Amino acid sequence: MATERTLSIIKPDAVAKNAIGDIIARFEKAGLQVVAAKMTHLSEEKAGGFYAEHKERPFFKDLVGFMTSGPVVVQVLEGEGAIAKNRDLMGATNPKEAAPGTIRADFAETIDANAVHGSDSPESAEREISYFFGNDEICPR
Ligand code: RTP
Ligand code: MG
Repeated sequence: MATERTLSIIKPDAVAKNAIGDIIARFEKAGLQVVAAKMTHLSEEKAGGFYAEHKERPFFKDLVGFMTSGPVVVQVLEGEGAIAKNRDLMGATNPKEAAPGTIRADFAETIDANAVHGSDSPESAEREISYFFGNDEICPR
């Protein structure tokens, strides 16, 4: 499988729980490398643009409200099959349906506050990475 990059966000609920280190440790233990990272408090405009694909969905307003409720940690993860690997580590969108041992099963309780985001396709990964990082902010290793 090819080396890929994916965008990961540690959401405000997980940051508030002091779980940044535990979550990043899971990525690293699974063989993913952090090649870019920043902490930021998203504006409504930035969060809304990030989740633009969900603009017409009934949960959009709550989603933007939640994503702007506190700081997040945004990172680019690199590794073999990074996009699917990160999604596997995250678990299902609804933590109640997430497999045991996944990040959402262990760190989240509700579908609204579900600890992490991960790109869902190569196209999303490309868009999302450039939404947060310039090329000069990514450090291949
Ligand atoms: P994410 O984009 O945050 O990684 O999550 P995902 O791919 O697993 O799920 P997605 O369908 O892209 O939805 C984005 C976020 O919107 C919230 N959501 N709420 N109430 C609902 O039915 C519902 N569906 C989605 C979740 O917080 C989800 O992470
Ligand atoms: Mg998604």
